[in-house]
Amino acid sequence: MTTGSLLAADLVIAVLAAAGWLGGGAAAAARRRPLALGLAAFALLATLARAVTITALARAGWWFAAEKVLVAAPLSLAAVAAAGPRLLRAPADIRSAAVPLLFAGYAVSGGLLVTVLHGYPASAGAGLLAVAGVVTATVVSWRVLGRRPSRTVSRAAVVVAVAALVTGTGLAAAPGAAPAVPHDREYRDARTAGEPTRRFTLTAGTATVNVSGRDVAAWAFNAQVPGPELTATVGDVLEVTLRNRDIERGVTLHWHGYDVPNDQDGVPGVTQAAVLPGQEFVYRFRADQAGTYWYHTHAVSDIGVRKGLYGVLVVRPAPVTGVDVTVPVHTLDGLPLPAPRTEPVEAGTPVRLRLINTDSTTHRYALAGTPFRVAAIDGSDLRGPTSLVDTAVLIPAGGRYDLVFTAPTTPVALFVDGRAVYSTGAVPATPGEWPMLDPLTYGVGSPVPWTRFDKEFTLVLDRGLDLSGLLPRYAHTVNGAADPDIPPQVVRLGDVVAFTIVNRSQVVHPWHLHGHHVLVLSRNGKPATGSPLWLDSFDVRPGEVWKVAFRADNPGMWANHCHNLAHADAGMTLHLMYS
Ligand SMILES: [Cu+2]
Repeated sequence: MTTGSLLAADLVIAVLAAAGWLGGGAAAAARRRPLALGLAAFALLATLARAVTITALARAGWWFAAEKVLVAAPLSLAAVAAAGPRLLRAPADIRSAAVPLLFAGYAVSGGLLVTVLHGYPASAGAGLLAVAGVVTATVVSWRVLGRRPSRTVSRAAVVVAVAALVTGTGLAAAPGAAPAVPHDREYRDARTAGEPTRRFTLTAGTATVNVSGRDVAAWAFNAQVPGPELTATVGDVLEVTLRNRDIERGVTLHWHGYDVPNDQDGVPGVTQAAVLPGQEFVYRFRADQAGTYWYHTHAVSDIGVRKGLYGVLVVRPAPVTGVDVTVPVHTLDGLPLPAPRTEPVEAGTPVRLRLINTDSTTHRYALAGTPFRVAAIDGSDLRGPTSLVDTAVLIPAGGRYDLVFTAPTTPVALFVDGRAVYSTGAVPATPGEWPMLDPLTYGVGSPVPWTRFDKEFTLVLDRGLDLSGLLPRYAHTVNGAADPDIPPQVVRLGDVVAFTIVNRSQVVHPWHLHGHHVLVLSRNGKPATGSPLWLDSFDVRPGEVWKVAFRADNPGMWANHCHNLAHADAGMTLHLMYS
């Protein structure tokens, strides 16, 4: 069983246990003896079963189990101790078992709420709040059911509640407020002397675009979705003028995967101000990394990218030989892009398909009709990629894979989530359940270039109640905090930095660090053995633990966030900062 399914199973069992105890308590109060005994017996089994799931999670990593061991387990034990003996004695007046059963229900629910609303790291405040809630609910039930709790119980309840209120404010407080993001910056002139300059102008505006015969209200660069494809040859200087015609909430250009100087990175409020209607901003940087990239707005990025403010950036090492096709995949107003296209390719021609996932969720790609190699991921060439056949690839949000093959005499087709998007002739049968490529074991390995790390950070991804803003929200959190309260990771120029990224939530988080490519060291403790993987976007699935590293060689203030942009907007954004 994977850690991800263990997390889900533990959650389901906890919900069943809580429901069983509460239902049993209610049935007992209503003198429904068989129902009460049945539900309580079921709840007892479920509560005991959590000993297995919590132990297994603790073995997978303390991050997955901390609050369960420290809060849910003691509360569950209290539940079993209070309700178990009553249950075994099966009293004739079942109503006398109502309060112990309800107490067990509150105790298990308390532990569950700490997991769902607070998560990692466990805190004394959260634990005490849960205990106070359990005690209060039990005392209230006692009174409602017509018995007076003893003085000792009432006093204990008051003491616990006060202690919880005093320490429980730790729930709301951020673990160390983040310093304000500096808006002033050092201007670095792009080294433009003498190099050929490729100039483009992108005008952002609302537009109606036609997708599969339907008119869609979009936000677009130069009235097209995707925006114009920007191409350059290594060594060129790219000069892109961004104008905003009428996007009220502002636009910027972020060069996804391109390690530009910090002031060209296009993150509003961090590296520049958003470009408002009527304004313009000129981006200039040297194209010194070959590969497949993309650009998109980083202002209200969740909405902006979804509505169409994105395009392709390809930097080639030399003029194109053979067929070189970009396939930027996107979902615009529920409609899949790009439209399918078919173009015959002469047998023997080298073909490169540049697959780009511009959505916020993972897509599955399958190339049918030919053996192929994955030549590059996220713009970096792989070492010793072997030939693959009938193998699918999963590309995370923001990620890019370059597939290469030599055109055979028979047709070839590329499918995205089962839909043909590109083909060289009559489409072969839709691929079935092909095995998935694991990039961590693909290609030829080489030793990690570092033996020690100057800085190590752990990011635990979760969900939790965020009370630090104007309105409470159920945020996507990092180490228990949400943007803007997540402390930045501070590094020095030249540091070798390691990140451990732990996903203890129920959803995939495609991680994206700006300004740097990270080398994948391991996943779930297993070292990567394939070609060195220098990524800028990688899926951390529920229950997974990724360790990655990079050299801090690009000074500035860099966004480090989930590229499911709705998650990023809902708190899952922090910053890497150079001291
Ligand atoms: Cu996410």
